[in-house]
Parts: sequence; C-alpha cells; structure tokens
Amino acid sequence: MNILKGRIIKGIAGFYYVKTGNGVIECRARGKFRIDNIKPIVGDIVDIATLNNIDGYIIKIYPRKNELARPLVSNVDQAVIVFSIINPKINKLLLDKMIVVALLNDIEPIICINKIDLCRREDYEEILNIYSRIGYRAFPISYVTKAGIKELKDELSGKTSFFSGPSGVGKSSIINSLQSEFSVQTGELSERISRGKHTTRCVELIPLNNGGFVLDTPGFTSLNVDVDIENLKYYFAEFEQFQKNCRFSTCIHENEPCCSVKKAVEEGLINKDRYLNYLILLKELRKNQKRRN
Ligand SMILES: Nc1nc2c(ncn2[C@@H]2O[C@H](COP(=O)(O)OP(=O)(O)O)[C@@H](O)[C@H]2O)c(=O)[nH]1
Ligand SMILES: [Mg+2]
Ligand SMILES: [Zn+2]
Repeated sequence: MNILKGRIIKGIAGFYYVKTGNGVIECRARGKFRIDNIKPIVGDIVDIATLNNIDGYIIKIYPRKNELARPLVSNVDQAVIVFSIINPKINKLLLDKMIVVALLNDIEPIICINKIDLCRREDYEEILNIYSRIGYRAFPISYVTKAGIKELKDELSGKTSFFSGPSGVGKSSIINSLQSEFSVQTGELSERISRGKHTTRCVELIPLNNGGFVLDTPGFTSLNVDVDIENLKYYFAEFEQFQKNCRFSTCIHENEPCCSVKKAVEEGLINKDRYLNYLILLKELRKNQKRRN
C-alpha cells in the first residue's frame, strides 16, 4: 500500500481524480468522510492510499485555506480579474466589486486589461496605474498579439488561479494561450452551445506546465459582496494610510466630519472613481441589509 499526497483536480459522480507525483489516480472517498459529513471537493489537498497507482482511496483531507461555493472549489490563491477597455466596455464598478469579493475570500486579485490591441495605450495605462499604485499586480495583455501573456503566466506559477470577468472579455482565449495542450471553448457561439449542457459541466483544475493550476470555470459569477457595512473600508487598501487620521475610529468615510479619507480624495491622493464605487457598495450593502431584516 502506497500513501501519496496529491490534489483533487476533478470530481465526477463519486470519483475524484487526484494529481500526485505518480500521475493522476482515480479515487473514491473512504466511508469515514461520509460519516463525518466531509465531502472532498475539487482543489482539496489529500492523502490517498493506492496499491497500483491507478486507483485508490482518499484517506485524509488537509485543512482548506478557503472554499468557494460557485464554483465549488477549495484552496484558491488568486483571481485573475479580466476586463477590456472596449468590446465590451470596461465596468469599473464591477471591477472594484470583484476585487472586494476576492479579498473577502482570502484570494489575491490580479487585474488584467485584455484586448489592448483595440485601444490606446493611455487608456489602459490609466486604469492599470490606479491599481498598481494601490499595490495590486496589474497587466496589459492581448490574446491577439500575445502581448503580456508570458508575464501573466509567470504570475500563475505554483498557484491556483481562476479567471473572473464579464462575458466576452477574452477569459477563455487567454486560458487557451497559456498552454497549447488544452482547449477551453471560446466565442459567443460555443458559449451558447455549452450553456445548455451547463448542469453536466464539471469543475476542473487544469495543471499548467509551470506548477500552477487554473480553474476552467469562471469564478465570482454571482457577485454577492458579503461583508458588514463598517468593515467594507478595510477592503479598499488605499484608505489604510489615511483612515488612522480620521476623527472617529469608526469613520466609514461617508458623511462623518474630519474624514482624512475624504480629504485624500479631494487632494487627488485617492482615486475618485474608486472612492465613489466604495460609496455605491456601501449603499448596496445597506439595501441588502434592509431586505434581510
Ligand atoms: N481584438 C481582440 N479580441 C480578442 C482578444 N481576446 C479575445 N478576443 C475575442 O473576444 C471574443 C470573446 O472571447 P472569449 O475568450 O470567448 O471571452 P470570454 O467570454 O471572456 O471567455 C472572441 O471572439 C475572441 O476571439 C484580444 O486580445 N483582442
Ligand atoms: Mg469563456
Ligand atoms: Zn474617514
């Protein structure tokens, strides 16, 4: 009996496909997991027992760093948040929302502007600079010219990443060009075809040849920012250096007097669009709270 450590990369009807140093091994979960009500999920780091390196049993699930519900997957490190400037036009509110949702799940955001072959350099640099100034990694890329693809791939090395962003921005195209061995459906037509089969589609981690994994289904498809109103400010990293100077430690930088964050916005030290998106998110959180009560 061989005990191997590995990663669940796919699960179908009670079978789990575990990538180990000895290849991908088809496993069932030991009965014990069912009793403890723990179900292995894609992304789990596990120990398996195998006699033949072909099939085996999962005997241990290591503690999860995080767990996403849709798609159901664990131990995600990074979210590659993809937008384009045009075709489709960038939605900065959605972009900021996706960053907050990533941070709430303990996932590092990487911001990508794709389709830079379609817009002016100033246009994408202006956006990317906003985020790199805050401290996030931000890349210009083009699936068409392959600009920036290598740089992005280097960022995915050794990490588990999923792609997030509106339909049509080029997520599937980019994933395809990260490695030629696999193919994810791209384009409007294939998306329409695959929608019908959606229920049978499974979550799968695709191994990259640089030690990373990418998720084949987009993350954050249903965007629910789930955070207490008074804590939202902590997910706008650029507020941090200013908020200690607000008069009230409970300041949420909305209508309070002597707010250093608002002052920093007026002085151009904090990006105004980001701040306005913060205010919109505050309002949305309040509305959701009322609905719940
Ligand atoms: N001009 C241009 N078109 C692109 C680029 N990347 C993707 N596309 C096109 O945009 C469309 C949508 O791409 P797709 O990968 O399906 O987007 P997804 O919905 O985000 O997965 C396809 O027709 C792609 O060929 C790019 O960098 N430049
Ligand atoms: Mg797609
Ligand atoms: Zn304040």
